[in-house]
Amino acid sequence: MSRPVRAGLIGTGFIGGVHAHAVRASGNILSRVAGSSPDRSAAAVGRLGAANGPGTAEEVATADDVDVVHICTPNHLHAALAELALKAGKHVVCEKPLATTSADARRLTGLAAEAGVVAAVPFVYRYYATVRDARARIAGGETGPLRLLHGSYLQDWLSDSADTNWRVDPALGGASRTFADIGVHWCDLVEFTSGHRITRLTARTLTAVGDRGGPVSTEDAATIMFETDRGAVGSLVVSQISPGRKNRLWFSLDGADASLSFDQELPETLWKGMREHTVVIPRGSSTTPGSARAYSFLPAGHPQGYQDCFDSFVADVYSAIRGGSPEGLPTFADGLRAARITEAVLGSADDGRWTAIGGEEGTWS
Ligand code: SOE
Repeated sequence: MSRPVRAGLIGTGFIGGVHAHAVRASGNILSRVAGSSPDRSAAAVGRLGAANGPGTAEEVATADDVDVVHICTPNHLHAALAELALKAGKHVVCEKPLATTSADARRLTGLAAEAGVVAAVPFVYRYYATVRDARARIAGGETGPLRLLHGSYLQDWLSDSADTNWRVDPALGGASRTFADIGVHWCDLVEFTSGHRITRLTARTLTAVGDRGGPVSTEDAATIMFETDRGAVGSLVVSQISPGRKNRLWFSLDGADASLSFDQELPETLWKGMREHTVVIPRGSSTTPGSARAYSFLPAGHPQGYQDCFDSFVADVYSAIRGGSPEGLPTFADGLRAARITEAVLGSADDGRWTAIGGEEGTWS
């Protein structure tokens, strides 16, 4: 495709705006937008910079002047809109969770493969330059074999009983709330960075706020213990009720020779610990392996952040649409893997057992 890629955006809230910015930053065209009502759709045209008039979600998913559909709606609408867009021959970027059940996620992954289109899920934390640095160091043997993978993903925006959101309602958000919203990011990021795969886990969930203007059935927090295919063990705490923690995705990957640790709220550095000394490695360091330097596009000391990750992700999606093969693009197969891990977490929390993760999908290796 030699002309600019034309995007259709469905869902115009916080994350829709992030997608719209990334489309424009990539030098392509935001062609059409659809919000949750005609008024919101019309207002989004100017606010998000769409080239053409607004439409309904179904119109945007199938419009002739749209090559790629970005789905940024509440979760329960993802699967049907992704299917509609795929059947109309569009490339698709679908927010996580790809679907609220693994059966739907598997079906969509199959449909995308049959259609031969680019189908991506924004596991965008993969696009921090320091994450790519950690990944390259681990692959290059700098940590030695990894033994422990551990960390947490903590937020506080639902810590009060007055706090609520569509995600709280399983009919809109799905059966899992906190794990499906943020736990899947952590698992994707740690698998991507370490090269390990979680094989089985045991989980406990907590619904601490039982009433948010109505009874609550989805989890506020979860703790997970897991094992990996390469013999490591690990643990994860996820929470949307941890006061003071805004978006604190943190991990430590501990190997025989060194540990590497990353904090999403301080993403400009990577911490490397060894027996005799520790170092803090800045983004864009001369010690950063070459493959990771492409994601560092401002001089060190000029902070890159979340929107930059999104911009890099969308640029890679559009490069794939043009026939390229960008390294580490998160696809529907990764969305399916996230859905399977989510079901294992809920299943284990239900029966208290260790639960295996099914399937072999995932495109990070
Ligand atoms: C809200 O919890 C949210 O915006 C998630 O939906 C994102 O995926 C995560 O990156 C930050 O928090």
